[in-house]
Amino acid sequence: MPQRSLVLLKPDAVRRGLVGEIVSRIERKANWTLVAMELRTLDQATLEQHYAEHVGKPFYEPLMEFMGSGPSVALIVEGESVIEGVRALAGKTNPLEAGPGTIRGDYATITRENLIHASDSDSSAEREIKIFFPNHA
Ligand code: 3AN
Repeated sequence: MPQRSLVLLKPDAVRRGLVGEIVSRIERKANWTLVAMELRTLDQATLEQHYAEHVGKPFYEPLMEFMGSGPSVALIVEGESVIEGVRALAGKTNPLEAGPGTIRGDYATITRENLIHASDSDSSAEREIKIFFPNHA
């Protein structure tokens, strides 16, 4: 059954010129479509909503600062098993544990600056799409 995932290419991906590489990995998977894509610097209110579950954790403040440090690319990707699929392309949260061939495994070394966010469930995708693309909710 087709699904939608909210994907963020974080400020490190934009700064390092990896947007094309990451988007092309997503595009090359069969049966997925980009339905929205926008470059924007995320404001604190948006980030507070997005990362609400992490409030109070030791990495929360540095994460918020990093995520607001420059433009990100927000996307909606739609297609067969896209939630599990984009997370498989991304690899584990800690890039040192992410396998070679994954985005984080190939290009990242530290957990905060791990290049990509991808929704982890249908309910997260629904919540996150409302935050980043209310017109598509
Ligand atoms: P994922 O993005 O793999 O679903 P989450 O939702 O657990 O991971 O974490 C959200 C973001 O918070 C991560 N992408 C990463 O940037 C940051 N993060 C998570 N855990 C840590 C940690 N232990 N140290 C630093 N940053 C972290």
